[in-house]
This record gives sequence, C-alpha cells and structure tokens, in this order.
Amino acid sequence: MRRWAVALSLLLAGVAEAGDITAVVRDQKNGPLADAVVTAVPRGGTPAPPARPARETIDQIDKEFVPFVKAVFVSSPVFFPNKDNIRHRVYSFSVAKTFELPLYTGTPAKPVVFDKPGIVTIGCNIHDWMIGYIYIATTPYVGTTARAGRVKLDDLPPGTYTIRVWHPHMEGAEQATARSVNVEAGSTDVFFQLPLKEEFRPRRAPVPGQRGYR
Ligand SMILES: [Cu+2]
Repeated sequence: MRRWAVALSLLLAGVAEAGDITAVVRDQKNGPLADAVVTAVPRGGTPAPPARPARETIDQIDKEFVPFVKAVFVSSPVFFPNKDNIRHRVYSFSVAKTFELPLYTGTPAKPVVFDKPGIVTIGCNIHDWMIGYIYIATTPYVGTTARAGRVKLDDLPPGTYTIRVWHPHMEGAEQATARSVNVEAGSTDVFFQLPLKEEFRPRRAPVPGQRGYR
C-alpha cells in the first residue's frame, strides 16, 4: 500500500501507531546528567491513567536511598524496603505527602500511596545525610535519566506533547524547560541542557577508624 493509503486506513480504523521519546539530558559542562525526571504531557487532554498504578520501590542500601530520584505516576503505591541490617526511619514533611515509617528493618507491609502531584523530599531520622526525591507526575509518560543521561518514554499516542525536565539540583525552574514536541510513530529525540547549582548534599557521618567522611 502507498503511505497515504496506510495512513488513511489507520485513520479509518481509529488506530494510530504509538511513538517513543528518547530524551538526553546534560549539565552545563556537557556531562551526562543522571536522576533527571522527564515528563511528557499531551496537549488538550489528560492521558487515560493505567488500569492500576504500578507498584514502585525505593530501597535503602548502604544508608542511602536507591534510586536517589524516583518518578511515579500519581496514586502509585511505593514500597520502602530496607536492605541494610540496621534500622531506618523514613519520613517526609513535604506538602505533597507527609508521612513517617516507624523504625524498621525489612519491608513494611503497607506501601505509601502518593496521591497528590508534586515533589516529595524523603529523609531518615537516624542518618541525616540520607536524602531522596519522589516526583509524582500527572502523566504516565514519565521517567528518570540513567547514568548516561538518557531516558526513553514508550508508547505515546501520536500528538503534541509538552516535555519538561526536573532535577533536584537544577538552577532554574522546571517550567522554564517546557517545550513542545510533536510525536509520531517511531522515535523522537529530545535534548536538554540543564545548568546545575553547586551541588549540596549533607556529608556522611565520620567512619570509625577512617579519616574524614565517606
Ligand atoms: Cu537511616
């Protein structure tokens, strides 16, 4: 079939082939930026939510939250398994979700449900340097960049999307990163350069028998 005929038959069938977005995020020094959240919000309508929000997980490993930044679709239940053999006490005072998990080891029976969009900062009452971020998105088309600064958003119905990027150490506002992208069948590449503030993370506690901090 000719291309237009294929397009026409898809149109008549009411089916359009989904597309993907591959976003690459770099910092001001052109280095790949991990832990950047990329969202795609379709113009003129909210996407239908998945039948059931995915179960998500944030681990505690070697007294750190893993991953450092987690992006979830709104109303997703998030589990907080403690993989260390010491106890942690996870909490948040953020407006989008205030909670506290009593001192625990292993996985608490119930997940925390993040039912409001926004950004939640999590900490541990025992280990002050433990900090993590949960980005609660209004769109299911959301992901976090891996170490190579890359993230792929799959299965987007064709149309116009507003793409944004957020990072806990970004210099400007998330809103300022907004750009319009037309998604068709196949892959669409998007590139962001995101200037970072001077990084601030609380230093870890001194390690007995070692000099300095780790
Ligand atoms: Cu802890």
